[in-house]
Parts: sequence; C-alpha cells; structure tokens
Amino acid sequence: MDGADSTAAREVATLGGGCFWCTEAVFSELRGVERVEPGYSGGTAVNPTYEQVCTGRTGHAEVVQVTFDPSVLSYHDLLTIFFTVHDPTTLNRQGGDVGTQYRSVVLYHDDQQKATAEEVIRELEDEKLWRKNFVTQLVPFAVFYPAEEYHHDYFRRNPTGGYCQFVVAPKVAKFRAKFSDRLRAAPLARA
Ligand code: MHO
Repeated sequence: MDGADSTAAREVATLGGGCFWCTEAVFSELRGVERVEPGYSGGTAVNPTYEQVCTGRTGHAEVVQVTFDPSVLSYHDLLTIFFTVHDPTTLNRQGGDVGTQYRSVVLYHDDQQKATAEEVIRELEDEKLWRKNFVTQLVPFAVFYPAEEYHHDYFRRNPTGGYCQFVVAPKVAKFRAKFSDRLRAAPLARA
C-alpha cells in the first residue's frame, strides 16, 4: 500500500507502449501504483494467446492495466511517465519490435481520461520531448485480456534474459534516473 489510504478510490489505466515486459517493469516501481497486469487490448480476437497477438493479426496491442491511487499519482503524471519511457512517435514500432501489437495506445476509461491524454500529448509535443509529433492512438477501452502467467513480473523473474538486459533494463534505468522522486519505497507485490 506504500502508506496510502486503503479506502481511497482507485483508478484504472490501460496503456500500450510496446512490449509489456518493459511497461510492467517501469510502472511496478512507481509510487501510487497498486497493481500492474500485462495483457492484450484494443483488438477483436476473444481470449487471444501471446502467439496469436505476436502475429499482429488479432488487432490487439500488448498493454498493461495499471490500478493506482490518484491521490498519490495522477493520471496526468502517469501518462507523462508513460510517454517518456516509450517512444510515442514511431508508428507500430518500439525500437526493434515492429507490428501493430507494439503500437503506442491509450485506451481511455472515461471522457476525463481522454481529455487528460489529449492535454498531456499537447504539453509534451510543445516541450519537444521527442522532437517529432506523437502517433499515439487514443481509443475507448473495451476489453482487457490478461496475459499468460509467465508474462507477469517478467523482468524481475528473468533479469538475465537477452531482451531484458538489452531492452528492458535501459528503460527501467532511464525511468529511475528521471523520476527518482517517484520511486516506491518497497517492491510491489505480484499481481
Ligand atoms: N521481440 C521480443 C518482444 C517481447 S514482448 C513481450 C521477443 O519476441 O522476445 O513482445
């Protein structure tokens, strides 16, 4: 709980920023986040498997569903961090990962989240955080399918894997350096 009031209202965000091992690893170190679950959303296939999503033909993106305490972490600030740790300017691509399943996407849960996402994108484009304009999709949230168990907590459980060392670890390091004031005190319990 990290010191937060356990009776306070919680908010849920669903965000796709490329490979969900990366976004899960980052968000699970963020103060105010209470649960992070990797999964699939934004497509049409029902109960998709990882292998099906990897083909790029299910319409789904790899996403994380984040439950957070908005009195500790606002949706605005969560999005600012999200847009810093993944590249929202490359269409259907994050580095070496190419395909619609790696698209940058905000699946908003209500009009307020939609408005906040538009506002944060404007702010960061104005700041020229990424120089280029954002290609992030803003779409209404419909369904979330949790990923297979072995994808949960993947970075913590597989730190020596090649992808984890060369792709996930640098993103986590960048996040820790840039947002050191936002790191949680104790590790997040497994989802
Ligand atoms: N290209 C990476 C992506 C992993 S991710 C969970 C791999 O196939 O290992 O999509």
